[in-house]
Amino acid sequence: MFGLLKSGLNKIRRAFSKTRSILGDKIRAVFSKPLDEETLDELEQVLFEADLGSTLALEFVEHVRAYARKNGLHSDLMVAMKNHAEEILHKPPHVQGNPVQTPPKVILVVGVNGSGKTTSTAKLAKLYKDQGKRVLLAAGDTFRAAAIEQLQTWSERLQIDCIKGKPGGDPSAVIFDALTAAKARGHEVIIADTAGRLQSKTDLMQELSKIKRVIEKVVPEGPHEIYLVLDATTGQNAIDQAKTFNAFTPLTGLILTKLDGSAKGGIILSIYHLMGIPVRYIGIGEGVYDFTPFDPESYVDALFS
Ligand SMILES: Nc1nc2c(ncn2[C@@H]2O[C@H](COP(=O)(O)OP(=O)(O)O)[C@@H](O)[C@H]2O)c(=O)[nH]1
Ligand SMILES: [Mg+2]
Repeated sequence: MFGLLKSGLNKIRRAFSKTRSILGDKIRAVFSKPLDEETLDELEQVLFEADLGSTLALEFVEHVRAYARKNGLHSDLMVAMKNHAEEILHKPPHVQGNPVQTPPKVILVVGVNGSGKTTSTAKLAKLYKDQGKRVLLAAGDTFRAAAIEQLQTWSERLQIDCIKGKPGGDPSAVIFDALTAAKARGHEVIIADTAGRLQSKTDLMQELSKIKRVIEKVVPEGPHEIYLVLDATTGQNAIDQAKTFNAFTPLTGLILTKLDGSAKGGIILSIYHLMGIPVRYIGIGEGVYDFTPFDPESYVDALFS
């Protein structure tokens, strides 16, 4: 148990190692100079580049300024950074998933093309399977035949059932079939992949609202979770994505992928600060085990230690 926990923490540490080394080193370099307006400007720039966004970057600067005033110019200013990050992440989320009254639990996975939806759907299914749950995948990306095959391949590899429809078919129908099948066969968790959509395409966004309505017809309290998959390397554009998706299908959480290739882990703080939507899982590679629940404490530690 302890070993598992430890390996989870190590994973997060590794996931953020790029952000940590770049951001941490840069901040340390700034703090090694005498603290004055120029160094504070530099700090703001460093934070902005790590994708904290301008508002939040400034907020951190003000926090550091106040901390130095109170504790002295030579106090450990990294502590000030850490404290403020914790303060942000400790605020209760603005959204949460619906509790499951009667299984199945329905999880809808949404996002733009290439963000990592299908991969994350499979990885999440594997996490639930490893917890002993009976999981069913729904191949709701009917847009491309390749997308259906991709999920099918994962389902065979992971030995998790998958419901699929015809390429070009109605995704709501596939998800409807999956829900009916799950009820009949006693699956406890359904995870539905969906087609990638640009947040600017209103008709595709409306299709998501339709999927949600269809789910509600079969499982009234569903979908219990709607996760938006965000590619960590897209930077501040992730915020636009979160805002638009949230307008069409109220999100309950985020999955942040490709942190293994990104120095931009600051986006987590930025989105939480702006929207109160928590990151639930992080993707740190292409393999099925390169996926872990997000833990704010380890994240802050990784970033500012
Ligand atoms: N390095 C890395 N690659 C990832 C991660 N998640 C997904 N990918 C890759 O990103 C590409 C797109 O993923 P896919 O799941 O097909 O995206 P979708 O279009 O949103 O369904 C694939 O090559 C995945 O292997 C991750 O956490 N890290
Ligand atoms: Mg896909």
